[in-house]
Amino acid sequence: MRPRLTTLEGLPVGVQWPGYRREHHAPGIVHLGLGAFHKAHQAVYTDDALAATGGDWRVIGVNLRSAAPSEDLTPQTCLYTTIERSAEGTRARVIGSLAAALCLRTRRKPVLEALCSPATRIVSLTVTEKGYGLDRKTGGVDPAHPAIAADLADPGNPRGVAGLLVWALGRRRAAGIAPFTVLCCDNLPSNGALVRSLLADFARRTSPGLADHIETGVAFPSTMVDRITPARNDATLRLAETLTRHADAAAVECEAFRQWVIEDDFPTGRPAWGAGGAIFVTDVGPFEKMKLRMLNGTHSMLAYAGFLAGHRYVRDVMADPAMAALVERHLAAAASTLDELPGIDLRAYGADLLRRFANPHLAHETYQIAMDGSEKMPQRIFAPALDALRRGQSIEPFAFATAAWMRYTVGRTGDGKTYDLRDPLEARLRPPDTAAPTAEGIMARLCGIEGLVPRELTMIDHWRQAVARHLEMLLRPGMAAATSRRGNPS
Ligand code: CS2
Repeated sequence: MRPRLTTLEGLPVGVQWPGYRREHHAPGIVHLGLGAFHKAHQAVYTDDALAATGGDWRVIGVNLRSAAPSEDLTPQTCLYTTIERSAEGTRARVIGSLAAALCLRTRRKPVLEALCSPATRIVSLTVTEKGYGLDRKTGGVDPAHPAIAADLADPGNPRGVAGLLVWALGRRRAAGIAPFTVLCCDNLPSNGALVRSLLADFARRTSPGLADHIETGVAFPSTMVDRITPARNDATLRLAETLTRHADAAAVECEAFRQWVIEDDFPTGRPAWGAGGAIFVTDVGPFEKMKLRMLNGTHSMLAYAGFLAGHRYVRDVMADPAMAALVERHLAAAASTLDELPGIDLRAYGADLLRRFANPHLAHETYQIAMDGSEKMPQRIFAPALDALRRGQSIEPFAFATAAWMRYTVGRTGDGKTYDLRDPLEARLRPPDTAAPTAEGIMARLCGIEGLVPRELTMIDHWRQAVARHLEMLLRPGMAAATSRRGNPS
């Protein structure tokens, strides 16, 4: 049996080890959402920053409900391997920036203490789009979201993101401790401002005195984060063991590419993330838009169309020439809804995305990306569709992506296999089992969900007709499998 990944001893020469003495650096960040993405992204930049300039910036990773990440990480002193995979090869690197891994549900006290500690200067977040409990219409909280409802009812005993952060900011203020900076790293537009308005609204409902403090006294820099990170599985752990000659229950695999664009607003300091290649700007907005529409929007389109066509992985979608043509068409359409970004060549960005999607070494499941569509479609597909309409550009690619998502919500493939949508609105999205779903019925149901498909869009005949046309085609028996051929109008 291999030794657990706790020491450098026995590590092959090619595997990178943290370039600093871990015990010399105290924690300065609490991170909520201890999933693969954090481990493959922010924790790696922090590892680079610690190696370059040091500082007390290690990370206390917290998961809100599942204790699994902490159970994997704790026995190996929170060391873990990131396996970077690209056409150029496979590279393993041991990350040392995590100082502790906790679960709020099982170890509440140390989590609350860390959030209130003066040493904690940043709280970063990757809790996924649905984790926030955001009402997109108002920018405030969605009182029907389970964690929001629970925390509004009992704000002194918080369990969800908004409740927890408002509670901690209140405690800090009362104790005269400077607020931490809140750093949202989820794929949401203007993610800093969004989380600020969420927390301010939560505070208005529970401790009104705090709302102003949150609005004016706490920093919420926006960020654009990027690194394709498939869900890990046993093959990831086996590969980590082969590469490092250590057993590692917490290894992650990801592409070699990574990008982080951050608004530089950290009143109580930050790690030197620039050492890992992070870029600091005054306005992240255009970068976010580019990534959400080109990378994530195309991802969603190819995930729905690809899944329905029987493609398990993104790389399989890209190996299907007709489907790859749809991907290219979507990328171009998404790019043409964007303003020029100084220093960024959108064509080159798009060409790079094609290469990244085709990465033969990444087993990135279309089903993984298809998850939580109701939380993703608005910023990835509907917002650029509206911009395309305003600019007089073709809406076909966005109508096709919308129809592919709508077809997916039926929960049954063309050959009759059923699947879970894995979406917080699953019960409302899925058609009743009683009758064969029709395009008209699906559209009426989905467009009737308030706050999901923008009314401005559903009011436009030309848009409705285009979506209906694609959806009817996708609903015909055997047609979903032929998506790639029929989705392409050329
Ligand atoms: C993907 C993203 O699952 C998804 O919805 O589009 O997780 C994507 O892989 C990352 O944003 C890449 O940075």
